[in-house]
Amino acid sequence: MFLVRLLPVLRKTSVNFPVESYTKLIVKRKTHTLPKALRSTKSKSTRKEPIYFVDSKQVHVIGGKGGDGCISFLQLWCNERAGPDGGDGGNGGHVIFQATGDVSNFNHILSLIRGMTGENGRSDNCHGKNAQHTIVKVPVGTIVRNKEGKVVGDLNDANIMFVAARGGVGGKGNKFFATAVQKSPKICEYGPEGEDATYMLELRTMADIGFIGFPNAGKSTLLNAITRAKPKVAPYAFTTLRPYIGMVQYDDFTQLAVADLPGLIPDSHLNKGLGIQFLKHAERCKVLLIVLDVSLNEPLKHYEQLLHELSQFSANLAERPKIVVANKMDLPEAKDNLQELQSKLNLKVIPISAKSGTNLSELLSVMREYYEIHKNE
Ligand SMILES: Nc1nc2c(ncn2[C@@H]2O[C@H](COP(=O)(O)OP(=O)(O)OP(=O)(O)O)[C@@H](O)[C@H]2O)c(=O)[nH]1
Ligand SMILES: [Mg+2]
Repeated sequence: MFLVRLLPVLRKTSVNFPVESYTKLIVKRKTHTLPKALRSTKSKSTRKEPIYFVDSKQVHVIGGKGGDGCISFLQLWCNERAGPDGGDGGNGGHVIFQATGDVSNFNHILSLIRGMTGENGRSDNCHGKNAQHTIVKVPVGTIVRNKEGKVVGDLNDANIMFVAARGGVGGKGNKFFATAVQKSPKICEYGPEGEDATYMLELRTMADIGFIGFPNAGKSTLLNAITRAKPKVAPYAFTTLRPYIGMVQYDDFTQLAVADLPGLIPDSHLNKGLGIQFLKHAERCKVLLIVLDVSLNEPLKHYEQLLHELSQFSANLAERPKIVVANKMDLPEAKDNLQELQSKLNLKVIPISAKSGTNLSELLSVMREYYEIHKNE
C-alpha cells in the first residue's frame, strides 16, 4: 500500500526533473577552469650528488679512422707468384647526433666523442669490416652550431639525424693497384683519419617557466616548495650556479617544466657577475616568472633593473610573458613594500611565501594559465 502511494511520487520526481539543473550542470563542467596542481606523493630523492640540467654543451667530434689496406702476395704450391691479394681496409664510423624523446638534456654527452675505427684489410683479399656509427642521443629541439656560431642543424623532430663527423674511408690494399704494367705492386693506402669538428649543442626550449630574480630572492626555495627538485638553499648570493629543473604535476596528467636559474645582478648583460650564460638560459624558457624579494625596500626598482638586464641582452627576451611574484610575505616589512609595488606596477603581482608555502596554489594555477596561453609559441 505504501509502495503504491510512493510510486506516483517517484514517477513525478523523475518526470519533473528540472531541465535547468541539467544545463546548469553542463555549464558548470564547461566553465570548470583549470586543472589543479597535484602535490607529489613521492618523497624527494635521497641522492646526494645533484643532477644538473645541461642546456648547452660544446662537443669535439672526431670521425673514426679508416682501416689500412694490406700488402700481401698469394703463394700456391704450384704457383709461387699467384699475384697480389691484399684487401682494403674498412670504413671508419661516423659520429651522428640523433634527436630522441628518451633524453631531456646534454648531461650524458662527453666533451670529446670519437667514432670507431674501421678494420684493417688482410691477405687473401679479405676486406676489413666497416666500423659501426656512433649515435649520440640528443633531445628533440636541439640546435647545432658550428665554431663560428652558425646554425648548421636543427633537430626539431624525433629520429632526425645530423652527421657531425664522417669517418675516414678504408685504405686500398695492393690488389687494387695491380695493373697490366705493374703486376706486383708493393703499395697500399693507409686509412685516413675521420673528420674533426667542434659544435655547440643548444636546447631550443629548456623549460616552460623560468625563474628570474636577484640572488637571495628565494627562487630555489620556491622550486623546492612546488616540485621534487632539491636545489641548494642558503642565505648568500649565487648559491645556484647551474639551472635546476623541476616538474609540476596537474590533475589532468599535464606536467609543467620549471627552471630555477642562477641569479642576475645589475650589468649581467655586460658579462658581469657569473656572465651572460644565465640570460641565455632564460632565453630558452617560454614564460618568465620574476621573483622579487619584497622584504627589501623598493621592489619596483628591483623589477625595473631586472627588466633592464633582460632588454639589454635581447629585446625579444624582455617581451616574453611574465608572471610577477612577491616573495617573503611572511616577513613583517613585506606588506608595505607589496602595497607600494602593486600601486605602481600595472601588472598583477602574486604575493607568496616560498618558505612557509603561503598562496602557492594561486601561483600554480596562474602558471598553468600562462602555460596554456603560450605553450605553442
Ligand atoms: N622568510 C623567508 N625567507 C625566505 C623565503 N624564501 C626564501 N627565503 C630565504 O632566502 C634565502 C635565499 O633563498 P634561496 O632560495 O637560496 O635564494 P635564490 O634566489 O635561489 O638565491 P641564488 O641561488 O643565490 O640566486 C634563504 O635563506 C631562504 O631561506 C620566504 O618566503 N620567506
Ligand atoms: Mg638559488
